[in-house]
Amino acid sequence: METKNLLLCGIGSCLALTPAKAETKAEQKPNVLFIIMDDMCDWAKFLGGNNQVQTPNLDRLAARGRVFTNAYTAVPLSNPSRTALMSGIQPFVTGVYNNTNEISSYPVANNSLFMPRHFHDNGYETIISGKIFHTKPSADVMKGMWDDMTNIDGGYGPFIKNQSLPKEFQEKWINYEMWTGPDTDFPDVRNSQKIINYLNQNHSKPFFAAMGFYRPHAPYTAPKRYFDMYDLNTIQLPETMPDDLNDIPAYAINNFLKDRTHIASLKSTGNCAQQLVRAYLACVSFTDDRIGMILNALDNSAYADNTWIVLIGDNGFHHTEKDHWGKSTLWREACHVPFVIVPPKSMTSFQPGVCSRTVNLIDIYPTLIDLCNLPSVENQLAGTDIAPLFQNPETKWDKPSVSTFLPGNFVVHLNQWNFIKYANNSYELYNTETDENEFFNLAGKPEYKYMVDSLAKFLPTEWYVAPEPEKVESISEEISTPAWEAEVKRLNPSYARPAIGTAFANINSTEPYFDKYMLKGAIVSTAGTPNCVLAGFTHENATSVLSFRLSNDSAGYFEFPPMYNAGMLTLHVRSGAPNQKGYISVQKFDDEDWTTLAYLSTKKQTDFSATSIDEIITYPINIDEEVKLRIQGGNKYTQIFRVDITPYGVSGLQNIQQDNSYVYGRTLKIGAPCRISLYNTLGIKVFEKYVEDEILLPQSIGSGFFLLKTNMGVRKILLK
Ligand SMILES: [Ca+2]
Ligand SMILES: [Ca+2]
Repeated sequence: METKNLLLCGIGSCLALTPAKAETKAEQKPNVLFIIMDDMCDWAKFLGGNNQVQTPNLDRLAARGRVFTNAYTAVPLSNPSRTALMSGIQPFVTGVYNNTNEISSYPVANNSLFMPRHFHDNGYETIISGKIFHTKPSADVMKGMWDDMTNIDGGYGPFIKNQSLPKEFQEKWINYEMWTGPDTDFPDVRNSQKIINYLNQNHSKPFFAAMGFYRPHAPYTAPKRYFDMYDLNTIQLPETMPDDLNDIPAYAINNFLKDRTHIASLKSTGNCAQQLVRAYLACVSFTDDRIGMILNALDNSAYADNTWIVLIGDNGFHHTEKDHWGKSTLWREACHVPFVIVPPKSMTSFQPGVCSRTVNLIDIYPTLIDLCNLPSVENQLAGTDIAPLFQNPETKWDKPSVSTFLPGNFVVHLNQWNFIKYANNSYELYNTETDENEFFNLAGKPEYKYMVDSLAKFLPTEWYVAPEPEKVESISEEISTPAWEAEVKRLNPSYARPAIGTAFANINSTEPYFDKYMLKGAIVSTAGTPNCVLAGFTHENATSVLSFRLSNDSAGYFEFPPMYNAGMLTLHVRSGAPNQKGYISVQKFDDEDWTTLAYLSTKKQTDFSATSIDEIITYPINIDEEVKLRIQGGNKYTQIFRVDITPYGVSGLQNIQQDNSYVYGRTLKIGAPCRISLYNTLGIKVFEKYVEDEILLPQSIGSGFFLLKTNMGVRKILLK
C-alpha cells in the first residue's frame, strides 16, 4: 500500500523529500482529525496537572502520539486563541485580543488564509462540528472554509436549572449541576456523534474534520455519572501559597485578578471550592469519554491508517490559583495547554512519547502544512513547523513561545523560564523547573538579570492598538438624538406629536416596549424649554421627546438590557400626582428575583417651575460587574422622560455580547434553537420566529440597530 509505505518513511525523511516523492505524497493526502477542548487546562492525567483527574481516553490517545508537555496558547482566552491558531497570525498583529467583536471586524484576520480554507483549497473536504471559532470571520470566509457547517456550534448548554452552590454563589456560569436528563441535552454529545457518523461513512476526498467541545468550559453541567467518578470528600484543591500575590506587580493584580474576594469566600465557605473543582473534573471526564468514542470510531474506520489527530485545549484555567477562577492571565495556569499530535496508525516506525521543547498552538498551522504536504502559505504564518520535534523530541530547539493577553502584555516561555512583561513595563520571571506553581517571582533578583535580558529580546517591539471604541454612554441617548427622531418618523409616518401645551395626563401609552412597559407618545413643554437639562440638549422648537410612564401600582417597570457594569443613574421624571410626593424604586436582579437598591422620592408635580418641568434624580449604582437593572413604578404614577446610566469607572457600558449568537450581514446564527424577537430602536417588535440554527432576516424590517431577544437575553445587533 502506497500510503503506508510513504508514511513509514517518517517525518524526518519526508522533510527532505525529493520532488518525485513529494508528488506521490500529494496524491495520498492524509486526513486530519482536529479536536479542541474549551478551557481545558493541563488537568489531563497524561500531563500531570492534576493527579485526581480521570482521563483514560486522553491518556490512551496521548500514548500513541507526541505529547508536547511545554505547550502554550497564543492567547489565554477563547476567541483570540482560536483566531491565532486558525490564522497562524499573532494577536498583536491582527488586533484580535478578546471576545468582544467578531473576527470579521478585524481585516488582517478576516482576510487571512485560515487553516481549514487552505485544506479546502487543496482538495480536502472540511467539516466543522461544535465550537471551533468563538466569534466568526465573515460569512463569505466561513463558506469558503467549510464544506459542511450543519453542526457548527451548539452552545454551552444545558444551563443550570437547579443551583447547587449556596445562595451567595449562585449564578449562571461558575456553578454546576449533576445532569440527570438525557445525554443528548448536550451539544457536545450531538456534535461528537456527528463526527462519529462522518467517520463511519465513505469519503472520496481526504478530510479535515474539526470537532470543538464546549466542555470543560462552564457552566459545569455534565451527566451525573461523571460527578460520581469523584468522591467530593477527597477532592483536593490546587496547591496555593498564602502570600503568593505579594511579589506580583500591582498592575497584574488590579487588571487580571478581579475576583479575589469572591474566590476567597468560595474557599472559606464549606467545601464550595472543592465542589467546583469536582464539577470541572466531571466535565473533563465527560469530554474525555466522548473523545474516546471518536477515537474508537476512527480506529474502526477505513481512515485509521491515514489520519493524523491533533488534540488541544484553547486556553488553560486557574482553579483558585493566584486567587482566581478563570483564564485571561499570563501565568502558567491560564497559558499552559494540552497539545498532542498522533500519527496515522500505519506509521508504525513512530516512537510515541513526550517532547518538552517549548511550543505554541500557533505552530499547528505550519506543522500541519508539513505533515499533510500542503503548499506553504507565504507571509502569513508566525508559528514554527514543529514536525522535526514530532519526529525527534530531542531536536535542538531554541525557539520561545510568546503569548499575549490584551495589548502590550506578553509572556515569553523558553524551556523552564517564564518571563511576563506587562504594558506598564512591570515584569515577572519564574523558573518552573524549581517552581512549577510560579510562586516565587525572580524578576527583581540581580542574579537573574541575565535571564530577564535574554528573554526580553523575544518580546514584540510593536503591537496593534485598537482605536478607541465607541462607547455607549447612555442607553437612552438615542431617544434624544436627531437619529431617534428620524427613526420615529420612519417607523410611524403618521405619528403626530402632541401640540405644545398638551396636558400631561392626555399623553397616552401606545406601544409595548420589550413587552415590559408602556412607551408613551411624547412629553411636551414650551418651545425652547430645556426640559431635559443635560448639557447641550434641548428640545428646541420640536418640543417632543419619547418617554414612558410607570404606573402607580408598582406593576410597571422599565428594564434595561443587561449591562457589564453601571455607574451613575440619572432619571428625568415628573410625578403624576399634583400635590403629593411619591417614590419609584431602582431594582437589581439577584439570582432569582428582583431586589430593591433604592427608593427614590419624587417631588409633587406642583413643585416644578414653569421652565423646568423635569425633576432630575441621580443615584450612584456603582456596580462593577454584569448587572440587570430596572426602574419600577412606585406609589404614584410617574412619567419618565429620560434615563441615563453612565459606565462604572473607566470601563464602557456595553450591551452584553451573547456567546451563542452572532450576525453576519443579515444572517443571524444562534447557538441553540429558540424563539427570537427583534425590536427596533423604539422597542417595537418587528420580527419574531422560532429559529433552529440560522435565519436570513428579511429586508423588509430594514437596516440599522435592532434589539435581539432570545432565551439568553437581549442584546443590540447591527443589520447591514
Ligand atoms: Ca476557552
Ligand atoms: Ca508569588
